[in-house]
Order: sequence, then structure tokens, then C-alpha cells
Amino acid sequence: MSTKERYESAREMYKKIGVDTGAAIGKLNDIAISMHCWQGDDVRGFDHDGPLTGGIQSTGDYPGRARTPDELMGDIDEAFKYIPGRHKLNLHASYAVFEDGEFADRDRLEPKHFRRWVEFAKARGLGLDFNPTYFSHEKSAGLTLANPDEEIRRFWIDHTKACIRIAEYFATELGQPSLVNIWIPDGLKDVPADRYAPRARFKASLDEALAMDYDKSKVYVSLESKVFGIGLESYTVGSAEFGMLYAKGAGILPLIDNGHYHPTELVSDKISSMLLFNEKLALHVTRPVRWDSDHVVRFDDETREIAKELVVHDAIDRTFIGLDYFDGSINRIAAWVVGMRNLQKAFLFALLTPNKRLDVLQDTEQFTELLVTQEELKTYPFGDVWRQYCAQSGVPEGEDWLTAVKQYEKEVLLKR
Ligand code: RNT
Ligand code: ZN
Repeated sequence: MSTKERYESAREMYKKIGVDTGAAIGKLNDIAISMHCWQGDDVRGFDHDGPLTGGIQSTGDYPGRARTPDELMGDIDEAFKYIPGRHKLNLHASYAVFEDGEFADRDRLEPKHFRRWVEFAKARGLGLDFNPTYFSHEKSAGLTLANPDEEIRRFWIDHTKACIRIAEYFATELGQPSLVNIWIPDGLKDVPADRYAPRARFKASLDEALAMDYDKSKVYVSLESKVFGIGLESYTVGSAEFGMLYAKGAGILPLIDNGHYHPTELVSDKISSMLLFNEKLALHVTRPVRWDSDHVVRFDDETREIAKELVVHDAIDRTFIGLDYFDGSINRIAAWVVGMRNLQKAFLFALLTPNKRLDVLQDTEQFTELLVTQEELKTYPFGDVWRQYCAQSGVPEGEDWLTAVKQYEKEVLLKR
């Protein structure tokens, strides 16, 4: 049977339970996911030679990592060939492109250092999101925005402001809002003497940086919290409570990364509360394995539940959706494609669920029917609808995209 025939038969089946597959595909096509540039080079960036610091780690040394802006851009192009829909690209400040041998430290970054990225995004119809980089730098050996040393703290405040200005340039040039996500690695390995002072300094630094004048219809600032980092196991300045309360008080967005909680906590259960108390929110979708390991996103239960929360509460337009993982042990382009497609599949799965009917079952306490329906839905011909969406988007429907990526590996990656 052809893709079209299989889709037609799937459409009939879904119609019987009140689901319009065409509408689902249409909605899916409108969901933009911000693809993180840092999967392409193990979070190295272009502005320093040193190791990745900040308590995060990319493991594995699969050949072919992008080493230059041109290589990274080429790899991103290759990945987008296999991803249906229109998306955004998420950059870190450490990916500045210095032209003509000129260098600017992070407190001095300017829009011109991201001109190449803007041209790249414009030519491809991509939006751009941004992240200040408070790690992998000589001034981040200790604390950054929470540092007791005024000079260091000021350096990072200036960096934050520079990043907001750059994001404003992105939004203006590309005609769509840009998210600036603040995540600092600040923390301590062992039991602190004082937990309050670093948090007070972090708060003061944020207040100062955010007091700058910027266009709030173009730039949305978010704050990402965390539970612990490698080498920073005992204390995290930007904890969950800090992040949530600061964001609420300052009128910025909370960013929830599903690797940043205790292993039995589920981010899918947090989203509804966050939506009740915040106009907008931001997500880093990742896959923690025993810790914040940042494995490639799979089409697993939690990813589906996260997508379901946004679909059921009609909150796609209120959420900046981004990916955040870095696996250096497999083909990095495949890692991007798998994660992007999986999150899209998770959204499609939620869009193909008769959510209103299930709500009624819950409200009328028909829990047996609810369980049975939820489980039976798992074997509906979801894959046939996904394939139809890929076919009409002009991207490979199934795993055959890997053959093309392998060819690129042979011709491009292995020659690096
Ligand atoms: C770290 C945070 C943060 C980073 C990126 C590279 O734990 O998740 O979002 O992964 O900024
Ligand atoms: Zn993150």
C-alpha cells in the first residue's frame, strides 16, 4: 500500500473516534522547535580553546565534530533536510563568528559578531533564540553572576546585557521574537557556609541586567533552574525555587529543563501549574538517564506527556519549545534529526488523541474506560499519519534518511 492509501485508512479510523487527522497535521506543521546548535560540536563554540566547564558534560568522540562556523552551518543544513516543518535555531554566545581576525570577549559582544548567523537564518526562514554563555571561560572558574568579586560579577552582568541586545537584533532582522535564556552554572561542590549571599548576589545581578531598556515584544528573557552539576553537587545557586520565584517576580519566563529535577520528578506534571501562574513559559526538552545526562530525546512516555500537556492546555503559542542535549558518541547530525523528529512525533501523538473525550471520562470518574482508551490509542495507526506528514513536507518518511546522513558522513564528516 502506498503512503497515501495507508493514510486514508488511518484517517477513517481516527475519524471514528472524533479525531481529524488533517487538522492534526496542520497544527503540527505550525509548531516551531528551537534546535540547539551545540549538539553539532559537543558544546565547544568558537570563542575559546579550553574544555567544556560548568558542571555539564558531553561524552564520546564520534568522528566528524564541526570545528568551524562553516562546518557547523553545513551540518545544520544537512540535519534540516530530514526534519519536517519550519523551525528555529538556538545559539549560545560562545558561537560568535569573529571575522577578519577580530576578537571580542563576552562582555563586549555585539550584533555584528552574529551577522553570519542572521544571514544563515534569513536565507532559510529560521528564527533565532539565544543564550548567554556563563561557562567555558576563564572568568567562570568560580561563580559568575553570583560571584563575590565585583569585577567578575560585573563582567557577567555586561555579558547578559550584550546578549539581550544581540537577541533584539535577531528579532528585528528576522521579524520574530527571540528567547534569551539565562542559565548559570554557579554552585558549590561541598556544604556551603552561606547559601543566602550567593543567591542574593545572583538576584541583584539579574535585577541590574534586566533593568536595561529592551523591546519586550521582541525579546523574551527566561531563567533556567537546576538541581546540581558535576563537581557542584551540594549547592546550586539557581535552584528550582529561585528560578520560579524570580521569574514570577520579574515578569520573565521560567525555563523548565526536564533534566534538572530529581530523577522521579516529572516535568509533565509541572507544566500545568506553571501555565496557571505564568503568561508564557520556556522548555528545554532533553532526556536525563540517572542524572542530567542530556541523552538524545526519544519518543518515550515522558516526552509524549510533555507534548500532551501543551496540546491539551492549548499552550503551544505560550511556550518557547527548545531541545537541549549533547551526545558525542553517535553521529551528531543523526542525533539532531532523531530528537527533532521524536518531539514532533510526540506532538502529533497528542494531536491525534481525542483529548476532550478523555477529559469527560476523568470528570465523570469513568477511570476504567479512561485507562482502556488511553492504552488502545497507543496501537492506532499513528505512524501512517506521521509518514503522510513527512511525505507532504518533502522529507524522508522513515529511517532511510540515515542512508543519506551516512553518505554525508563519508563525504564530509570523515574528511575533517
Ligand atoms: C545545563 C543547562 C543548559 C545547557 C546549555 C548548553 O544543565 O541545561 O541549558 O545545557 O546552555
Ligand atoms: Zn537546559
